[in-house]
Parts: sequence; C-alpha cells; structure tokens
Amino acid sequence: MIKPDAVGRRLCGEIIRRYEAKGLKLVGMKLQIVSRELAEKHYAEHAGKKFYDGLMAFIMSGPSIQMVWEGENAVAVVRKLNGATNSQEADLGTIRGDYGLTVQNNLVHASDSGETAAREIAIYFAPGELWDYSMPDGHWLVN
Ligand code: 3AN
Repeated sequence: MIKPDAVGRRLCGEIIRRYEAKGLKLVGMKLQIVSRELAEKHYAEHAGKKFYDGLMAFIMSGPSIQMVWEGENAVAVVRKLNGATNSQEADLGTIRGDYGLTVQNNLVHASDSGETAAREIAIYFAPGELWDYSMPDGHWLVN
C-alpha cells in the first residue's frame, strides 16, 4: 500500500518504479480513501495499542493506493525495498530510508507473510480485480 503521506508527497510513481524495476509484477491496483470499516480490518492486530487512534486517522486521511505484486519471494523482497518500520532506522536505499522521517507516516505498508497477504488482499480486492497475465519479457526474471 502506498499510504496517504506518499500520495500527498507525489511519491507514487517513484515507489511503483522501485517495485517494477526490481522485477515484481503488478496484478492488482486501486486508489481509494480507506473507510473506517476497512481500516479496522486492516489494523485489527494493533487495536488497543497507544498509536492505534493516530494510525487509523492517518490511514483514512487521504487517498491511498492498494496494490498486489507477484514475484519470487515477493513478501520478503517488498519488505526489503520498503525498509524498517521506523523510517529513521531504515537503511538508505530503501523507500522509507530515502523518503521517510517518522514511524507513523512511513509511506508504505506491506504484508509480512503469505498468510497476511492473503488476508489483506481479501480486505481490499474482489477476486475479479486481480489479473492473471503473462509479460513479454517475463522469462528473463526466472532462473
Ligand atoms: P510494518 O508496516 O512495517 O509492517 P507494523 O505492521 O508493525 O509495521 O505497523 C503498522 C503501522 O503502524 C506502521 N506502518 C506505522 O505506520 C504504524 N506504527 C507502528 N509502530 C508505531 C509506533 N510505535 N508509533 C506510531 N505508529 C506506529
């Protein structure tokens, strides 16, 4: 997910460019202001934490982009591209390390396992909104 701070800072293209340049394949994408209902589902594991209210307000504060990316080890690769949750600790060269300054407004979200990805994709996408297609140069990225 490209969070509202990154959309507001006109960083969408830069972030998408990094996932594409790495070789990941975009199979789903939408722009929306996330409803409270969806945000509650997304951040259920953080309910009750002291940063929960701020996090909820932030994620609903403007449009965000939900995306599904495929590729070998996509979960780990995307988390590496994003960098550590706290942008100040994120390595330079990562999205958060290069563009972020705080822990809450950290520009991007990514699922932390295949199971979480399945859960989160179901929150934001209907099956018919994900696309199965081949890419002309796809064979260069396997083996
Ligand atoms: P990540 O997005 O790196 O998987 P999570 O799932 O631990 O990180 O946290 C979800 C989101 O909650 C973070 N992206 C960040 O926006 C916010 N968050 C996490 N920890 C804090 C904190 N200590 N203070 C404020 N916001 C936080």
